[in-house]
Amino acid sequence: MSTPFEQFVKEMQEFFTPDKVYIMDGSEKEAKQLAKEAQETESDGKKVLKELNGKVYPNSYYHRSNPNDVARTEHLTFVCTPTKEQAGPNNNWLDPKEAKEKMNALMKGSMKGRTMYVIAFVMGDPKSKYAKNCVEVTDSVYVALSMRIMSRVGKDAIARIGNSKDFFRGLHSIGDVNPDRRFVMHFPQENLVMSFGSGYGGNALLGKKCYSLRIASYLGYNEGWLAEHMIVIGVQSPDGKITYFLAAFPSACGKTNLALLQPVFPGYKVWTLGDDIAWLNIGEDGQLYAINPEAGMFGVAPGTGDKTNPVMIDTLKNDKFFPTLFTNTAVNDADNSPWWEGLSKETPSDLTDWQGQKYNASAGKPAAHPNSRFTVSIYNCPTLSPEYDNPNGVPISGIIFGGRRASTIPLVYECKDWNAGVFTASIIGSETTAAAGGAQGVVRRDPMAMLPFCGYNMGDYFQHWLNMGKKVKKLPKVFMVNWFRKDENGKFMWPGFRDNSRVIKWMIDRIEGKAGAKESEIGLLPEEGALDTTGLDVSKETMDKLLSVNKEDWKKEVAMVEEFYAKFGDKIPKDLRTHLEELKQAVNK
Ligand code: SAT
Ligand code: MN
Repeated sequence: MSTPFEQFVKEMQEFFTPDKVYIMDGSEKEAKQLAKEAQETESDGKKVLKELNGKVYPNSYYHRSNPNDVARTEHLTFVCTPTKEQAGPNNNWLDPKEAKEKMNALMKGSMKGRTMYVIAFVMGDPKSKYAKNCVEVTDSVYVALSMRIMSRVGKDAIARIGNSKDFFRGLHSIGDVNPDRRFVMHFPQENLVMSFGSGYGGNALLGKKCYSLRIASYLGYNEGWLAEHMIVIGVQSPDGKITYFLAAFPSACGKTNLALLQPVFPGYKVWTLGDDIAWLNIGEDGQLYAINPEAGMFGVAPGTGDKTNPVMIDTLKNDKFFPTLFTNTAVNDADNSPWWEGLSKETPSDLTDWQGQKYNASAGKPAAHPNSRFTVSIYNCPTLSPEYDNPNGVPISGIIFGGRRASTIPLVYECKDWNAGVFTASIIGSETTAAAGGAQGVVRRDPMAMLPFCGYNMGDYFQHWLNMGKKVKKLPKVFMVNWFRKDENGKFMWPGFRDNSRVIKWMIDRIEGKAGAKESEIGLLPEEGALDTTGLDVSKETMDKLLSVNKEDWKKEVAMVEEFYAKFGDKIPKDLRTHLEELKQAVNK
């Protein structure tokens, strides 16, 4: 008798008709073999991987994707629930039967002439009761290697699946990388994703946004937990105490930098647990606990340098885990190492750009794609928390929400209570970035930074957040931040990066009941002098502006939120409507 896993592999082989089937064991030896294979394999008109200079960045390989395939494609991403209402206005919807027919037509036989890689993986530590079993099949060796970095792949996963039928199924085929024949289809009720025509990040590494957010958020809704687009950090203060935080920002708004932060104050230290996704469960003691289901980081390269994120540079230079991948960065031809804007002050004279052309700086275009990425094991991170592998996760004391906003949103404020926090998170707006295809810099609502990742109706999701608040015993404090506020001349007023630790310090002091706050129309702002600005080169006037509430701006904000809420009709929980009404009154007073 074959196991459900073996049956699935057989079915997939019959469906995709690859020339070869390879089941990954997850070993380093295998990864080295696959990296070798990838350097010999042609896909989309070029070799899949190129070896980079291992002396500069150990175990590093370079991948260039098709220029039409450099980010998630939200307009080609669908949630296929039995009814359109279940998917909600936050998702593109297709009837599951219709979606399958469409995908079957594209995918049947699409691995002919290729190898089908079978990736059994666990999201979360295999010892954790919160971890989930998954299998992805793919014809991309780049995806296979990336998944080895991003999750726990191989023998242990196959053993954990055992005789169970209960595992996520991810079907991925790169096809001809044609945006007209590209779709990412989610079937939450069947624990299934079908993805065709893209080899990039969140479209292709199905354990990431597809499973660990869209499908998992739906599981969490049914099972009483939350799958969130959040980093997890522990912040140690001089007395040795560690306070655990979650932070949610839209893609490419600095989550990875915050996850690896070096605080400016002596005696403070950030312990890294996760840089993108957190699963939140209520522990036996009634507190909210977080695990990071991932095992690696798929971070934005541009802007990462010794000044902005030295810990990440150390992570990339660590030789612990094989391999580290660089995708769509530039290459410095002088020493065959990856390069991107912000890595060094000077642009090297001899660069090949992300499209494989000799770089000409005078053309005014960046050498690395703005959404170019590194893929690196979290075990390479020197600030990895000793609690990272704790199967129970870590107890959360604070949740930080944020967005990228030139105006309106103060540097930081605290929400009065859990429900006010849920309301505040539900109205987050953020300027769009290069992490998704489409226009950049446009403000759109991005509740909980989950708009592109919530696998069901966001009205139901908001209610689920409110319900969780009733069940958690010691509720975390909820904060809202904005590192990106600009002055009249369009200049950032806050230095960001390491100085963000000043804001975190205020939060810790609030959690401990040690720092003051003053009421405002939108929540609690730091009291005069409560935010430690020692040694900071920002004038008092600018600080005041950073922490100000402009009622005229907020009137416009309220109008935008009303428009957004209207899309969800009566799915918006009553409590959130009341909060919006109160906010409207306060800013119109
Ligand atoms: O491409 S990913 O979805 O994995 C990265 C991101 O947008 O956060
Ligand atoms: Mn992300």
